[in-house]
Amino acid sequence: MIRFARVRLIGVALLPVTLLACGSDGADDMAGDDGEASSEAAVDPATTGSGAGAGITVAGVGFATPESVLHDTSSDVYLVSNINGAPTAMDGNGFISRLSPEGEVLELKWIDGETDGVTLNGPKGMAIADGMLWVSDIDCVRMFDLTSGVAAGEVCVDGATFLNDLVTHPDGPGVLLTDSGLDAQFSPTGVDALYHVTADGYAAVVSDPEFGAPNGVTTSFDGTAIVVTFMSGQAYSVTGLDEKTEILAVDGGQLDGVEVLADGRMLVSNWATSCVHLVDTDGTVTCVMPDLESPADIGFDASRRHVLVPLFNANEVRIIPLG
Ligand SMILES: [Ca+2]
Ligand SMILES: [Ca+2]
Repeated sequence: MIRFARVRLIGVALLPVTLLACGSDGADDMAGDDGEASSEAAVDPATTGSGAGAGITVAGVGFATPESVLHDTSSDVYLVSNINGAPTAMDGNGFISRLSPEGEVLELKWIDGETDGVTLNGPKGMAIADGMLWVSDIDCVRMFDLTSGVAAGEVCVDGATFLNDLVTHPDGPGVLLTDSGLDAQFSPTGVDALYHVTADGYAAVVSDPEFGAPNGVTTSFDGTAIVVTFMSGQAYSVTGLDEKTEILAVDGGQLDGVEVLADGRMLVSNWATSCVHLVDTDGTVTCVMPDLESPADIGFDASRRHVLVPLFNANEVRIIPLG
């Protein structure tokens, strides 16, 4: 049912990418006043479950379509991106929350698309690079000062329809970015791609309409990019321009988030199974965290070995020990 081929640690880093000038200011005036998010609920992190599933549930605190969680190790907080509405709606109401490792919401709308001077419509993946927080936002990547959260520019990608996950570029500067190539109805738009984005522009690393809706992206320790796909349930190793190799295929899989652990194992979230799977180095794929409805772009707190799981449709974040 599940095929896995070990990623060869061949030490091939991503090829240098010649950056294209972006030259786009993007559409900036998407301000909307929908204001439907509630942030009134008291913080109520509850210890739940038992055994492998034990952890902290952060619910009823105002999260609104949370898509990703990222551990900012510099300030030891978890950042949560909130789409707040439909994933591709240009509604100006997306926000980024700050959450303590103990599950306390420190600031629900640390970065808020409804604030003057900030544009955030449907924020999804996040990465930290070059001293900034980079956030994908449908057709643009927006940068924010990592300490203050102040807006620090944007790069818009021509033709992009569903920019999704980001990871720090292994060779820098900038980030790697997926476009899932989907529209508002989750129908393919044919622009599936992996990009290298810097503050100055972007360039395609892989552009392939048959990519299967690339979603999560991370890097392995040899500098290889790992991309998982939502529509085809695959994982690819990307070693250079237009060079991708399938390393995992999950029948019916709807893969969203991916993290590579220090020992080479992978964590992959799968909407189809409501699981976070552990992919062992021998190819064994195990559902180690079940009963997670719509587990989106997971994060990993390596110091505590906690897996950070946003539940897209349940407006919750789970903090789960890996064990
Ligand atoms: Ca929104
Ligand atoms: Ca995602």
